[in-house]
Amino acid sequence: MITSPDFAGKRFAVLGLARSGAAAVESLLASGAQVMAWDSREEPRQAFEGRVELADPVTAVLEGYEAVVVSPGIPLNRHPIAEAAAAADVPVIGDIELFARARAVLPAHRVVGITGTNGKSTTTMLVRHLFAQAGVPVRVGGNIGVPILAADPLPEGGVYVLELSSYQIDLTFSLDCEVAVLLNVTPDHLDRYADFDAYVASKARLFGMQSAASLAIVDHEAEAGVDVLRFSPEGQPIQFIDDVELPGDQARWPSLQGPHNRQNAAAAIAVARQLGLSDAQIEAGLESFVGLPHRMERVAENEGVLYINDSKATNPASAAPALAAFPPDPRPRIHWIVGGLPKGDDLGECEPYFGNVAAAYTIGDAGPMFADLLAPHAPVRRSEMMAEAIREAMAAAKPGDVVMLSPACASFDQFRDFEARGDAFRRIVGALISADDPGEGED
Ligand code: UMA
Ligand code: ADP
Repeated sequence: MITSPDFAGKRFAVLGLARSGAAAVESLLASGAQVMAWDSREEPRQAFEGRVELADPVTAVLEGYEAVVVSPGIPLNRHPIAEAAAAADVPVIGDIELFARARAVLPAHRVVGITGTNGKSTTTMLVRHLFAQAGVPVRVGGNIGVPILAADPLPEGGVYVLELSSYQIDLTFSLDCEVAVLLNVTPDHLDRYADFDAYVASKARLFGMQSAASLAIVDHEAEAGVDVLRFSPEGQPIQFIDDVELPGDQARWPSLQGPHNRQNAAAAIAVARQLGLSDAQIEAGLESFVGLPHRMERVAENEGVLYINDSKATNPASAAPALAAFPPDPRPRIHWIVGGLPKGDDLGECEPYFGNVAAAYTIGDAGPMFADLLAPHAPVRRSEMMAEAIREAMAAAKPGDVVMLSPACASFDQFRDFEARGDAFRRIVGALISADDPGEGED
C-alpha cells in the first residue's frame, strides 16, 4: 500500500467506500491519519466499523479537516458535499490527489497520466506492457479499475501508469505527470458537466498541473479544435500523436488493428520513447501485446463468420473505429448489434461507415431510435434483446461476414455494466455455436 508521513496526525473525511474510497481509508489509517468515513450504502460502512468515525461529511462538522476525499463516481455537480465542504473551507480531493501528495516519499519514479474520451484502458495497458517487457518496474492504477493507493510502492526507477477519467482529474490538484497523454476528446459524460467545453476543460487540467519540463502528448485535432492545452505551462514540450513515427509496421501488431489502435499505439510509443525505451524494445512489446477483453475481442470464428465483442464501445465515437477496422477491399459485411442506453440522439461518428453494415440489429432503449436512423442505409432488425440479435445475425451471416457487438451506448438499461454485456454476448455466441442450430429455440 502507498502511505505518507505527511498524512499523519491530520483529519480526513472520506465519502464513498467502494474501490477508491476504501483504498484511501486504508492508506490514510496506515499513514497515521484520523479518518471520518461514509457511504450511502450500509455494507461498505460496516467494513470500517470500529476503525474510523462513521459519519456523513455532508452533515458532520468539517472545520479542521485537511480535506474531504470523494470517490469519482459521486457527481460533484449535484451532490451536497461540494457545498458543505466549501462552507467549511475544506478542499474536496480524490485518491489520485492523495497519491500525488505521497509521491515525495516514494523511491525515485515517473508518472504517466493517460486520459481521453476513448482508448484510455487500451493505451494504459499497452504502456504497462511495453515497460514490463523491457524489464522496467511498472504499475497501473486509476480508472483502469485498480485504486493506485492499494498498490505497493515500486522500487527506484519505476513507472506508475495512471488511467485518469475527467471525474478523477476534477479531484486532483498537484499531480505533475512526467508524461501526460490526451488521446482524443468527444462529447461524453455530459450529465456531469455544464457543457462540452466544461468537459474539455476538465481534461485540460491534467496538463495544467504539469511542470514546464514535463511532456504533453496530444491529438492534433483536440489541440487545434478545442484547445486542450489551454492551461499548459509556458514552453512545455508537446508531442502530437499524429506525428509519432511508428517503429515498425502496424500490420505486425495483432492486438492493435484499426485506425483507433494506431492512435493508441502512437501515444504509447511516444510515452515509452520519452521515458527511455529503445525502438527495438518498443517494437517487441507492440508485437506481443494481447488486447483487453470487450475491446474488439475476437470471441469465435464459425463457418467462416467472425464474432467480435466490442462491448466497451459505449458511445458513437468509440463504435466508429470498430466499423472502420476491417480492410476496405472487398467492402466488409458487418452484422452490427447496436443499442443500449443512448448517450445522445444520433450515431454521429459512425455515419461515414454505414456502408460497411450488411445489416443492423437494434437492442435496448436506443433500439427504436437507431432503427429509424439506420433504416435508409441498411436492412434493420428490431431485435430488442441481445440473444435475439445474435440469433438473427447468425442466421443471416454468410462466410466472410462479421457479427459484431459494438453498441455505441451505455449498458445500464439491460446489463450491470459493459463487462456483463460483453460476457453475455460471448456466452450466447458460444452456446448458439455449440448448439449448431442457430435458427431455432427460445430463451
Ligand atoms: N456513493 C455514496 N453517495 C452517493 C453516491 C455514491 O456514498 O451519493 C458511494 C456508493 O455507494 C459507492 C461509492 O460511493 O460505494 C461509489 O464510488 P465509485 O463509483 O467512484 O466507485 P469505485 O469503486 O471507487 O470506482 C472508482 C471509479 N468509478 C467511477 O469513476 C464511476 C472506477 O472507474 C475506478 O476504476 C475505480 O475508482 C478505481 O480507481 C470505473 C468507471 O466506470 C471503471 N469509470 C468511468 C468510465 O470509465 O466511464 C469514469
Ligand atoms: P476507455 O478506457 O477510454 O473507455 P478503451 O481502451 O477501453 O477506452 O476502448 C473502448 C472502446 O473505444 C473500444 O472498444 C474501441 O472500440 C474504442 N476505442 C479504443 N481506442 C480508441 C481511440 N483511440 N479512438 C476512438 N475509439 C477508440
